Amino acid sequence: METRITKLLGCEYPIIQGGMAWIAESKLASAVSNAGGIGLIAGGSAPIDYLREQIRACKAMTDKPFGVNIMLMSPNADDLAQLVIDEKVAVVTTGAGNPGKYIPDWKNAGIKVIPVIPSVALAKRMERAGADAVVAEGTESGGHIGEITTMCLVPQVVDALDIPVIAAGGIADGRGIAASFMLGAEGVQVGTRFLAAEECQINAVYKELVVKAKDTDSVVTGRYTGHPCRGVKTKFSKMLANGEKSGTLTPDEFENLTLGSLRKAVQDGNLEEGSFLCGAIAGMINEVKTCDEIVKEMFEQAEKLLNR
Ligand code: TUI
Repeated sequence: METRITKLLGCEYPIIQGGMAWIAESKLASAVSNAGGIGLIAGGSAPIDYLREQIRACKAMTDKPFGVNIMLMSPNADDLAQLVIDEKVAVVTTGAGNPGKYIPDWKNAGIKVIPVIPSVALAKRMERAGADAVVAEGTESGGHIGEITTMCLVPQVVDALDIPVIAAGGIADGRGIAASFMLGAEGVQVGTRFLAAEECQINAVYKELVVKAKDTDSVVTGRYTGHPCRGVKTKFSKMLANGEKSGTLTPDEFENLTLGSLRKAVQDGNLEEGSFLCGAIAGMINEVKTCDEIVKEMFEQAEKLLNR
């Protein structure tokens, strides 16, 4: 399935793995790249030495192109922006902010730059700043999200830009890919489906929550802090949602409770204090499979639908 995205990134399938903080490391990223997509290592707020190690480990596990996601609210964003240049990483995606100030140096280094954006206005700004493509991320996504649904956001971003658009948010099978293409996207970014990949190194408790989730099991918390996040409904996320709604938690108290909660979910499987981020499509995911199986099945189904 050739599109401007496969040509730009030099991959077989136009699929990018989501840059999930604490989750997306070298084993997952190399497995997605070896499957013909673009795997990503998530910078999150991780230390630079760890990320350098992860990039080098990924290079050892795949000859295919892979990328790094830079979470722009991280205190290490400046250092990571330089590290991807030093390590000659093929692709950079960014989230949770405007990467404009880094784009000229990345372009000079030959890096393909793909900001993740939740609105048309930001998408236009990124095109003007020299981005090669954008990921239009709908509110169905896991983690830090915008307000607009994938169905509404993607065609509006496609209409507003000349560069190719990658759809994200609520895509976990071939129907999601086919629908994205109908909306004008030329690729997809998929996060939640890869949480239930064999190569994904999250705690078994986390994987089981995703596999067992049903349609109504994701919840958005933290709108009043300015950082709304979608994750699995657990005792902890329900407590946060109630505290937010009733006003018994101030935004500061909320932020303090969630500090470090991603690590507690991913590494410890801590249901009392962990944030198990996932997208609204988790209800459709019922089985752990390898990245190779996930990618091949998704595109086999999409191609059948699109050729019909
Ligand atoms: O970034 C994500 N998803 C994430 S990041 C994350 S870790 C985190 N930790 C603490 C607070 C917030 C996040 C978990 N999930 N997706 C891409 C995304 N980017 N969604 C929304 C945005 C975004 C928001 C504002 C992009 C640009 C933006 O620009 C504002 C500006 O500076 O103009």
